[in-house]
Parts: sequence; structure tokens; C-alpha cells
Amino acid sequence: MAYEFIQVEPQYQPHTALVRLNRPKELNALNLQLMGELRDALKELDDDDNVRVIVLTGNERAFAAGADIKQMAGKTAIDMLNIDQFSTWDQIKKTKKPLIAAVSGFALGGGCELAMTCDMIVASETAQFGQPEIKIGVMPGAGGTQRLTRAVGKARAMEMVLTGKFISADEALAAGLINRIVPVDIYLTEAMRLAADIARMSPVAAKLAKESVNQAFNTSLDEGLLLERKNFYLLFASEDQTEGMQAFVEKRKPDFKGR
Ligand code: DAK
Repeated sequence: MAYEFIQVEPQYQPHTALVRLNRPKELNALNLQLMGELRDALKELDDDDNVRVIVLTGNERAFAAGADIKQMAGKTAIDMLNIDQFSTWDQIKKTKKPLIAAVSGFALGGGCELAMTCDMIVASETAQFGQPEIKIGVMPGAGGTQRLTRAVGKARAMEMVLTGKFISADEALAAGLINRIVPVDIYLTEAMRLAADIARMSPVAAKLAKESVNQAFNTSLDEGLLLERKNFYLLFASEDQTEGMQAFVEKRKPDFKGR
């Protein structure tokens, strides 16, 4: 499919797709069309059997500087209700395959929320994270008060959301928001290395493991353990489980097929 504001390479490397946000002059501000394109691309890649992991990135200067303020500026509450952008974000959140954000430069507002919607974040040394919505008279609306608080704790989240101040990659790593920091010239390579490590695993197990970890944020411990147990049992119905254990016994590398 042809997109205007994103670029998609379904086989950037074996079993790994790359999606690049591509509005560089606007620091990848997330307008409605870009978000719609991203939703459609992620759904297509999620349905593509040749793709096991998806990496989402921007460019060196910006992952995304937030929702497009110029597009939002004149909107009324009823416009926002009718546009119902939440259904787009909800669809993105439903991506079943592991999704890695490769972040350099600004990840602000909706950009920070988009990175946090991903399962892991690989950052460059120049990455900055923030929820500056308060500076333009609003507040985070796509998970910034919830996911950020769960990731970095109340004290830091409150400060970021109430002052709009950005945190550096170092602070984000110390706070547990991101997985690692690497020099800017290799942040995408590093994200792809992480993707390759995951792509070698059983894609069925990866999907169910992702679902199980995410459930930890939504439910009680007992209910989470129940889902974990059912997903664990379910994997014993997969060919990948047979292959993985057989390969261990035969002292060879497994060849997972995703079945
Ligand atoms: N929207 C529109 N344009 C933006 C933009 C944004 N968020 N961020 C930057 N740009 C544009 C600038 O206007 C400028 O365009 P021109 O003036 O050249 O035409 C160009 O990108 C370069 O930006 P600067 O000249 O400002 O570059 P600087 O290096 O001086 O500053 C900056 C970089 C990132 C510090 C600054 O641009 C900035 O403060 N940007 C705004 C950051 C921000 O406030 N982000 C939060 C936006 S609110 C929702 C889901 C999510 C959201 C809402 C609803 N639903 C599901 C309903 C999310 C809301 C937000 O994210």
C-alpha cells in the first residue's frame, strides 16, 4: 500500500518489518492521516506471516514531537468526539506481534505515548521524552498519565505531566522507561539487533508471551496468572513447542515455523 506520511519495509531484515514516521519538517507531528496510515500498516504487518517483529522509528532529530497541534488547534470537543481518534490508538495497541520503538531526538506528547504503546524502547543518546501538553493548555490523552506513571512511578510522572519538562535518555533509562541507550548512529541497528533476537524465537510463543506480560498492567495477580497458565498450556498445542524441545534434545538450533 502507498502511504504519504510513513514508509514501510515489510522485510527490512529477515522476519522484521520497519515502519518509519516520515514528516521530517514537522518533526513527525502525528496528524490524523499519519495515524490512520500507521494503524493500517501495523494491521497489515500483524496479519503478514512473514513478519515476526515490527520496529517503529522516526529520524535522528525526532521520533515524533506529538500530535499535530496546528491540526488540533481549532477543534471543539464535539469535533474530537466525532473524529474518535481513540479507535485508531486502540487498534495500534492491539498489535499482537512484538513492537519495538527506535527513538532518537524528540518523543513528546503523543510521540512519547506512541513509544510507550510499543513493547520496548531502544533510544539514542539524544532522545528526549516528555508530556508537554500542559504547556498548550491540555493534558496527555493517549496513555501519558497511565503508561508513564506505571513505567516511571508517580513522583516522576507527576513532575513531567505537571511541568511539561523533558527527560533525557539517561533519566529515562534510570527511571525504567526505556530498554537501552546507544550512540545515535547505531540506534536503528541496535533496535534491529534486538528484533533479530526475538525473530529467532517461536512467533506463537512471542505473541502469547507479549499478551501475558501486558495483562500484568490490566488485572489482578490471580487473573494475570490464570491467563499466563492458559497461554502456557496453549503453547503445548503448537508445532513450535515440539520443534523447540526436540531441537534442544538433539543439540541443534530450532527452526520455528509459527504454527
Ligand atoms: N505539531 C505541529 N507542528 C509541530 C509540532 C507539533 N506537535 N512540533 C513541531 N512542529 C513543527 C513546528 O511548528 C515547526 O514548523 P515550522 O514553524 O517550521 O512550519 C517545525 O515542526 C520544527 O519545529 P521547531 O521550529 O519548533 O523546532 P525546535 O527545535 O525549535 O523545537 C520542539 C522543537 C519539539 C521543542 C518544539 O517544536 C515543540 O515544542 N513542539 C511541540 C511539542 C508538544 O507540545 N507536543 C505535544 C503536542 S499535544 C489523542 C491522542 C494524543 C494526543 C491528543 C489526542 N487522542 C487519541 C484523541 C496528543 C497530544 C499531543 O501530543
